[in-house]
Amino acid sequence: MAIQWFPGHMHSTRRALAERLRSGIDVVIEVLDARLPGASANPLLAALTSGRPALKLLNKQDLADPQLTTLWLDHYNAQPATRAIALDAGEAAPAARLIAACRALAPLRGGMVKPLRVLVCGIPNVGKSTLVNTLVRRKAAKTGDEAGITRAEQAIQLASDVTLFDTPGMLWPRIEVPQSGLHLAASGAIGRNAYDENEVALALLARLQARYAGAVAARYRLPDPAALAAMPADALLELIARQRGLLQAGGRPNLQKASEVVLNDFRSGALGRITLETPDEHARWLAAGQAQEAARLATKRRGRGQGAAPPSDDRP
Ligand SMILES: Nc1nc2c(ncn2[C@@H]2O[C@H](COP(=O)(O)OP(=O)(O)OP(=O)(O)O)[C@@H](O)[C@H]2O)c(=O)[nH]1
Ligand SMILES: [Mg+2]
Repeated sequence: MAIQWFPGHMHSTRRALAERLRSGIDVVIEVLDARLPGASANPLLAALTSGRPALKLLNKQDLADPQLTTLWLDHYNAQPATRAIALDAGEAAPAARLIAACRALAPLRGGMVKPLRVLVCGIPNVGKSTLVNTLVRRKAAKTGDEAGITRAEQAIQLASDVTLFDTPGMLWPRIEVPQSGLHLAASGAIGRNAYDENEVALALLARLQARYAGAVAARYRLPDPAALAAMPADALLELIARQRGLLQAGGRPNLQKASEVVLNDFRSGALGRITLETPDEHARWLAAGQAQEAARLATKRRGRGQGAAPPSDDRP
């Protein structure tokens, strides 16, 4: 599936981020979605911020599977110069811990002469502005349950010697890992018009069948989780449509409506605490995606070598 979403304003976000980093940032907080930490890590941000003290924040942990969150924290904390924390952006006490972690990452900053400057960045809809609001204990930044709420950088004075920069969510031009594209779409990070809800719901169901068949059975009042896990995802979606009475004229199941129900239930937490990927799974998908991308580029180069018209480059 080719989920592509890099609207024009993301180019200006990238430029603005690069400029802000040049102006002096002491710590970069990358907000990740704890339900899809691998897919929600933006490679463009990694390139832009490399070499800076980094705090990976696994946000929305209240919606994620606690066991898998532990795996991801261990995975990130084992990486050099990286600290990882899981939290729920709406909770004040854990958010305050975050500032302590930032101060620890930049021990030479702070005080009126060298105020600490923290950049909060990440993909759309992951909870950056909610986190900033919790930290300042007021609604300083606009938030909302869709991608692209913050449109311009906003500087927020957290303490006399700490400035936070809330930034618009950014994706990257080519999502090379198809499974990551599906997870991003399922999470709500990608604008609704850029993907097919039925395709994304089927991919989500396949993940749920692999690890959370019991939760699916409970939510939709279906018997026998083992049988649910074994059936094709489209048969399961049809079952959910019938169980919910989502029928079209003639009694056919309304799969579009059922897809919306499943996606909304995942996003809101109604299906329970779910994480779509482990570090190992993500590493496997990433390696496969990179191999496929390398093959695509090799074909493109061969085409050029034979004098064919160069295909249009989709990178900015
Ligand atoms: N359950 C839960 N919901 C959260 C959490 N953090 C944020 N949200 C919700 O996620 C949605 C997006 O939050 P925002 O803070 O607007 O996200 P953002 O990253 O600033 O989004 P953009 O500005 O669009 O890039 C809102 O509906 C928030 O209420 C969290 O930790 N747990
Ligand atoms: Mg925002």
